[in-house]
Order: sequence, then C-alpha cells, then structure tokens
Amino acid sequence: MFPTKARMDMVDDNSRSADSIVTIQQHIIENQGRHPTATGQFSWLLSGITLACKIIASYVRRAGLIDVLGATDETNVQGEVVQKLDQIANDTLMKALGYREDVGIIASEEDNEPRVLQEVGRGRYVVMFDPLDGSSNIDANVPVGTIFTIFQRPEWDRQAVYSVIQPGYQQVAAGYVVYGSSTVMVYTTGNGVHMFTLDPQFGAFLLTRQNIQIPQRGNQYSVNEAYSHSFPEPYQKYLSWAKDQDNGGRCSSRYIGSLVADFHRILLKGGVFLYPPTDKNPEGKLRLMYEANPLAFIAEQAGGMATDGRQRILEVQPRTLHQRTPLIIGSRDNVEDVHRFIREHEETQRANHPRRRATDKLATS
Ligand code: AHM
Ligand code: MG
Repeated sequence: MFPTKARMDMVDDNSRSADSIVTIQQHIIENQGRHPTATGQFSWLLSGITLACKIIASYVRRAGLIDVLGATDETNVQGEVVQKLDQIANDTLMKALGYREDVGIIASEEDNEPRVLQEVGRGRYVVMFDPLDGSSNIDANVPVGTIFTIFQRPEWDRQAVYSVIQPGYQQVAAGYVVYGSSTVMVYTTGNGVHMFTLDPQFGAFLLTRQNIQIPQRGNQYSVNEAYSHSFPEPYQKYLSWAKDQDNGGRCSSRYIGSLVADFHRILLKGGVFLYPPTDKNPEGKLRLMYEANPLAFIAEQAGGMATDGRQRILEVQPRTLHQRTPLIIGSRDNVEDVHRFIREHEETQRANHPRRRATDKLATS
C-alpha cells in the first residue's frame, strides 16, 4: 500500500525500523515528552503551522492555473511590493493559528505590528513568520518557502512589541518549509533537526531525515555576488580567496535568491550562505526575528554556525520587530573562514589607527 521503502531508507535513526511511517504530528508528540515546558497545546500549535503550509503548498503547486501570480497594489512595512501569494500565505497562517488557544501573539513580515490574539496568562506562545520567503521568484517557478519561529511569551508582558523582541537563544521551536521539487518541512525544538516530505497522495508530511548534521565543510558559497563591489572589504577578500585554486579554491557558487531554498541546500550539502552589509542595505537585508533567528537555531542544532560577522545571531539583542541583520550561516569551517577575514581586517584597522601608532611609538622609544 505505502511505497515507502526508498523514503524510509533515508531515515537515519537506529531506533526506528526501516518500515516505519512517521508523520510530523507523531514526531512532534513523541518529542514533546522531552520538553519540560511543552504541553499538548504546543503540539497543537505546531500542527496549525503544518496545516497552513499544506494549504500554501497547494496554492504554490497550482500557480499559473489559478489567479495567484503577480503583485497586489500594496507595499509592506519593508517597502517591498506584496505579491498575491505573499498575502494568501499570510492570511492562511493567520487563519490556521488564529483559533489555536495557546497562540498569544502573532507577528509577520507582512504586518507592521504584532497581532495580540489572547491576553497574557492565556496565550502562552509568540509565533513569528515570513509567510512566503523569496516571493519575488514565484512567477518564474523558482522554489520559495515559509519560515517560522516560536517563543514563550514572557509573563511580565506589558506590550506585545516587548514580547516579540526576544533574543534568538530563547526560541522554543523553529522551522521552515521549502516549496520546491517536493515540499519539505524542517524543524527543531532544540533536540536535533528533522526533515519531513509532503506526500501529495496522502496529504501528510512523512519523516525522511532525522537528526540532520550539516557537513563540517562544504565547497559551495551562496551570495548575491552582483553586489560584491559594495560589500565590506573582508567579504570581498574572502570571496577572492574562496575562488582562488591555490587557497580556499575549488569552491563553486549557487545562489537561488530564496533564502530558505539556499539555506536548505547548504544544510544538506554544506557550504556557506552570506548576505553581507551593502551600500543599499548597510545593516544587511535579511530580517533578524523571522529569517535569521529560526535558520540560526536550525544551523546550530545541526552542528553549523550562524553569525552577523561579529557575534552569534542567536545572541543578538533585538531592538525592533523588523530589524535587519547581516548573515553568515552554514558549515562550521566555512563560516570560520569568513570570520578569519573579518578578524584580520579588524586587526589591521586597529594596528593602523593613528592613536595606536602613536602609543606603539612611545612604547618603543
Ligand atoms: P523576502 O522575504 O521579501 O522574499 O526577501 C528576502 C529574500 C531572501 O529570500 C533572499 O535571500 C534575498 O531576499 C534575496 O535578495 P537579493 O535579491 O538582494 O539577492
Ligand atoms: Mg524572506
């Protein structure tokens, strides 16, 4: 009945038999037991997200057949044109989560302000998402995705905005869905990274990879190199080095322009994704709260790294909901390579600083 042999061969968990079929709901419920603070409501919340993503997948799959392609007349808080599918994805997530009792606050890339759904004491969780990441690609059939993150709502919550701006290390769960050649969902609750593939015949996300580990080093970098003239110097130097056969060498480049799809490839194959500061976006382009944080949580859980060039993404103290950040994420060794260039640059800057030169002179005279 279930043609699952090939699929289950990919499940690398010795505790399961090769024939077992595990849905995401089962997996979440099993994992919930390992979390002291999790309740049945938490699984119920996650299942709201998976339901929404199945609905979004069905729209994405029929794009071109139904009227979902193209832009709306609106621009969002980031000043970007809202695509029809952005709006559909946002509404779908809002509706799927709106009546889940434990959802206290929802914040989305598409909304200026967070929406408060439940009073403090009732809605225990804050959910944030980028409903359709990479949506400018959708008309060209390029993979897009949904990214989400869940925090506990602080009991002292006075204003929704203070509840949503928590540092990433406080995330209780994070994940994403890629609507690509197949629809996959990857999630973590701080207990490894697990991947599920949507079986369109049965309408269920089935476990296909468990405890994913990102390769320690990969040979691909992923960056919009068209902007490289406006990257800070250490990033430019890193890219020259990575291309040089005699040094980093043998790197190839892959850039889709949908963060979630670029990250997914790196999670499975290794390498590094970079979105440095540019002239146009001096703080970087990607959003800390619902793009960088969830992917950083997943990267670290899979043994990788994620930084803004100075510190772990998960330790950045946010100031605003829609704040942007530079992002360097992927295999540990590749991220360290980029950091080496940043560190060396800073050391040279410090050494060449006029005041430092004067003190050095005094010290040697
Ligand atoms: P979006 O969330 O509005 O789709 O924007 C974020 C996207 C990322 O998916 C992608 O990594 C990046 O923007 C691409 O930007 P650029 O076109 O500048 O390379
Ligand atoms: Mg996005």
